[in-house]
Amino acid sequence: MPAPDELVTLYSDKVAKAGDLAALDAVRVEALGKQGEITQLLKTLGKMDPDTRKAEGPKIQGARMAVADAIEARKAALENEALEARLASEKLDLSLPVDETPLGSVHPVSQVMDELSEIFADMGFAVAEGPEIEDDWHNFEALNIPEAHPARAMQDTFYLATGEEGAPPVLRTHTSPVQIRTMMREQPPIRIIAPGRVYRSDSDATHTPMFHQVEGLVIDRNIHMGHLKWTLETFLKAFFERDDIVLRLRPSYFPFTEPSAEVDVGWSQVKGRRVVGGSEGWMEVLGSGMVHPKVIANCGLDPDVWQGFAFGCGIDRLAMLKYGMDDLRAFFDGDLRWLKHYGFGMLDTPTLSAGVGA
Ligand code: 2NM
Repeated sequence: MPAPDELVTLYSDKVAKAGDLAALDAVRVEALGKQGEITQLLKTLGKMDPDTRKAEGPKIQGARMAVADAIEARKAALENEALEARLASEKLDLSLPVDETPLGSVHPVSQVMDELSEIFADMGFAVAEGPEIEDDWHNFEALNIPEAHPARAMQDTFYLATGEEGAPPVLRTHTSPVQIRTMMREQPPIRIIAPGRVYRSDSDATHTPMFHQVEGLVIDRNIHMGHLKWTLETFLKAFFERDDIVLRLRPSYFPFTEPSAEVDVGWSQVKGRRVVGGSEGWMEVLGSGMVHPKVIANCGLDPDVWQGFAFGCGIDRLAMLKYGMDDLRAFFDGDLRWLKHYGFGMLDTPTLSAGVGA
């Protein structure tokens, strides 16, 4: 049997030479495992006479502890080395330039639709949607638009070819058919806005064959034009974020409302630009009126019980007035420079400084 101090020298050397954790563990087994050399030496203590044991015991225990300590120290060093190596190989160079991911933006029409939904939600209106391909009845007939009405003329409406008999389907010319469908489906009270795409065969600086409209409808008992005026005034004040919004209702005509009113809003001059608010002049922004009793009856409701008002306006035009674009056609060109300039961040989508009644 080798002496304890010889074993300490031997294993200290082996420990120092162990290049990784597996090699170190093999050394541990060789020295301190069940059959390990130092373990075997410890077992000899039992067979010694008391005096020898008293002399040899501390030496053997000392050797065991010295080797165990050396293994622990080497283990910590090897683990630290492995960690350092990993840290070095996995290091991120945060100063490297990154490929720029092009970010999209929210189109002003979407932004305005979100703003409208938010404003009217505060007044108890739901958002309603419907198909963009409509039948003649929902787009015209139910709305009291007679066969000979100019809105039906070939130059205004896009008709779809079916090869079948009867009135062909159309691309909706307004979102009013959404109101018709809602009245047919639901019992009053009804409070909805219907934003969406509409189509008319028209194209110049201020008209595109596809544009966006929002229409509103309220049906209940005892609804009158006072409710209409308050609703539009409250909406325009919230939308343009100004308190000095002045409305002027001018008598007009629509087949689906009686009486009908064109709504003008006062404008004023700011840095050479006309902005909504004040009263230096008037501009037309909305059409409106009390829903014609024939329209209410066409939807299966009793016009002696239910009355209501409706209104409509162009979303694109609202966007131009609020955000200052001057060419409608650029809205639909898909030019990234325009979208970057006029678009909105997607996290600040409805961005009104104050809600209705705030
Ligand atoms: C407008 C102007 C006036 C309108 C009427 C209806 C319906 F379906 F209830 F009869 N929806 N929208 C309406 C009324 C639309 O847009 C200029």
